[in-house]
Order: sequence, then structure tokens, then C-alpha cells
Amino acid sequence: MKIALTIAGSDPSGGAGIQMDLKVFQRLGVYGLGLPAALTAQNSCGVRSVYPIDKAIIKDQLDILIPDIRPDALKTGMLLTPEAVEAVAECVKANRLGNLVVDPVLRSSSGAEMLKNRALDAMRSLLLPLATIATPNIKEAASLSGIQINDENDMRAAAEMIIESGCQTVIITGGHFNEIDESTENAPDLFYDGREFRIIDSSRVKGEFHGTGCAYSAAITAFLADGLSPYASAKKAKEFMNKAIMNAITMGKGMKYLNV
Ligand code: PXL
Repeated sequence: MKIALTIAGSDPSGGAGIQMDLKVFQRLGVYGLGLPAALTAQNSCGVRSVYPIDKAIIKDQLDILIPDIRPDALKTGMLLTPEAVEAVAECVKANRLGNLVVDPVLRSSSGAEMLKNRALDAMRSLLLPLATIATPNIKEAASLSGIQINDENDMRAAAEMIIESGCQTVIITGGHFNEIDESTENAPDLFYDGREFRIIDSSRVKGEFHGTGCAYSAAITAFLADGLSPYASAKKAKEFMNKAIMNAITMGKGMKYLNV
């Protein structure tokens, strides 16, 4: 059985973070490993608090795990601090881990900070160069590239800039594309591997869904673990997400949750 690892924040409500990632791995038939790189207190209405996890604790969890059970692919989500970014980068490098998906989570949909400003440089200079695929949303792509994104051309420019950081492929997810272009109800993802731009399109489902970025990057990680190419993984992950969103469920009093 193929093995995928998630290093991300903990969401006790099960809708995002390592809890969601592990459900996606299970659903897609890969064996899931997971360790928290930060903690949150939250429910479906939003995030109340975030807590860092010491670099030494993240390193300890990885150092004993990886030599024993080596993942075929791994992803990062909420890392919060530069120290957590360093811990992951050092482990990926030391163990020469491949198929790294970096979801550069900056904020929750409810606005809570999930990567401190002072960690943005570490994300760009230490982690992105090791990534097979980075999956920023439009706001994250703007922060990482320093380019304001107002249309699809800006998305292309931001993708080119992010590839300069050294990742092999970038997918700028377009779930919030309607916020920059009110004329469309589509949610186009822009895939760029340094050679060719490709649009992976779908129509947008109305509403706010918790954990979409987490589930999407986890699905890509599972497909990479299975041996698919980045583009095939992105296509299949988008199909998987469309189903999870169409069948979304109400768990609490706030946002809808994905049905993975
Ligand atoms: O969707 C971003 C995200 C990532 N990781 C954790 C989260 C959230 C959003 O709430 O809680 C742990």
C-alpha cells in the first residue's frame, strides 16, 4: 500500500488540517501518516486560537517516523512559524523525500493567521525549492509573489514568479476567482510547470466550505503517492473536490463541511 504523510495544523472539528487530510488519504486508498505542526481551537463558525508546536517536537516526531515508515508523498499545510517551516525543510532534505506538496496556508477562511509574516521568507527560501507542487489560492499566490492578482493574466505572472522560488509546479487554485472577476461563476485553477500554462476549470458551487485547500492538496498528495504525474493528480483531485463540495454536509452552526 502506498503511504502519504501530512504535516499540518490540527483542526479538532475534523473539517480541515491533519484530520481532514487523513480522511482524504483513507478515501483515496493510501495509508495515512500525520503529525501536527500547530494546534488550533475552532469549530464550524471559525478559529478562536492558534498555538505553535516547538521545532524540537516536530523534529522528534519526524526523526523517529521517517526512517521506519517512508512516505511515497507528503504535504504541508498550516505551519504557523518559521521554526516549523525549518523543521519540515530539514527533514525533507536530510531524507531526500520526494513528491512534496506545499499548501502555503496563510489564513483560515475566517481570517485567523496560520503562517506568521516572519515565516513567509522561510516558506519561499527553504520549503518551496523542495516542492514538487505548491497549491496557493489567489490571495496566497499574491503574497508569495508580491503581485496583485486582478485577472487571469496576473495569475500567470504570479505563477511565473512562484516557480522562480524553485518549486517544480504551481497550481493557483481559483475557488475565489469570482472575487476578482464578477462576470464568471467558474473557478479556474491555473497549472504551471515552468513550461506550459493549463487551466483546470469547473463551475463554482455557491457557499463557503471549510477545508477546501486542505482536502485538495491532500488529494493531490494521495495521487502523487500512487505514481500519477502532477497534472494527472491535479485533474483527479479537482474531480474529487467537485464531488466533496456537491455533497457538502452541515455539521455545526457555521460553514459547511466537505463530504469526502
Ligand atoms: O483551510 C486552512 C486551514 C488549514 N489548516 C487548519 C485549519 C484551516 C482552516 O481553518 O484549521 C488546521
